[in-house]
Amino acid sequence: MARPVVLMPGPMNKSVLTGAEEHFDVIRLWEADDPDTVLAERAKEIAAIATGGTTIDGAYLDRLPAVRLVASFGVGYDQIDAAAAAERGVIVTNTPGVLDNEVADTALGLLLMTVRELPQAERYLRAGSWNERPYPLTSATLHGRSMGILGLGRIGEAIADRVQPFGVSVAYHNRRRKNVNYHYYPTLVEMAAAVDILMIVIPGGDETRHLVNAEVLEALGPNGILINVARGSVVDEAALVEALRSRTILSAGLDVFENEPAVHPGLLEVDNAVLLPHVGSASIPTRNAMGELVVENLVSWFQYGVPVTPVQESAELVRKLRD
Ligand code: 8YV
Repeated sequence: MARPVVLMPGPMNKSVLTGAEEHFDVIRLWEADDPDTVLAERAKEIAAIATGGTTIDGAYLDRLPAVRLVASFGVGYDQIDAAAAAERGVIVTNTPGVLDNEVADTALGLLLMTVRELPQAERYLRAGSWNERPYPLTSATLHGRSMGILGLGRIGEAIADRVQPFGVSVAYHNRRRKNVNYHYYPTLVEMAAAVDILMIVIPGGDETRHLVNAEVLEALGPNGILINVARGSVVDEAALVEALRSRTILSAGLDVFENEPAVHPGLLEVDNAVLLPHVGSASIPTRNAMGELVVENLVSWFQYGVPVTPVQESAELVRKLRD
């Protein structure tokens, strides 16, 4: 029997490619001289897409009418229009759970780096300045701070578990209150005003675009620290640069950016920002686990007709399949 055809628009973690090629006929679109011709010629055969970063919207899916599943690498899937997919009967899956600890560890590391200016101190040592005088005392300390988590999901909870033993209290803001013991703030501004660390873990996309704006930064205040391990689009980066320059907030630790890999030049100039190149989940074991979950979704779909980890927008389609 012919193997199902899976389209891979761009290169992905090796674990996805190796796993997918064991079961499927994989089209490596990025290797094609003329991708549009390949898509047109094989449109009727392509039954699923495995992707990690390519924008997939309604128009893209309209070119591939036989596709029923889009298996996405990563927990965030803002590059995929999952609602447009659902309208077309296409299920989208992501890779939740397997990266929670890695991203939470990165968030904690970034927080410590930012509060205690550790990268700045290391640069100081490498520049030979220690011979002249010790690195200046940092104005901030971690113990006794309060953290407001914007987007308390699985990763947010893993961060909350980690920071409490460091003497940091936890509150959160989500659209809806959850059944947890942390203090809930119905508005983001209210939370920002009450805490001195704002931790962003909320998904990206239109709904959360520029949620953290000048008003929120103003509320966070001059002792406030912003950490973002979610999506750059959640923060109004121009407002953040201004807030860092004017010391409206104390500092920021960022793993994600609005137009990554391009970084706002203002962020590169200020001395009170710690910047990482989107490495939240970027260890070989975690990326392999994410890749394996992409393959599991594809295999489960073709073998049993149901995916393992569908996204919220696909829930209705999956429910119908199970009925
Ligand atoms: C990856 C991420 O950087 O899972 C996510 O949403 O942001 C990261 O784990 C991304 O998936 C890389 O493709």
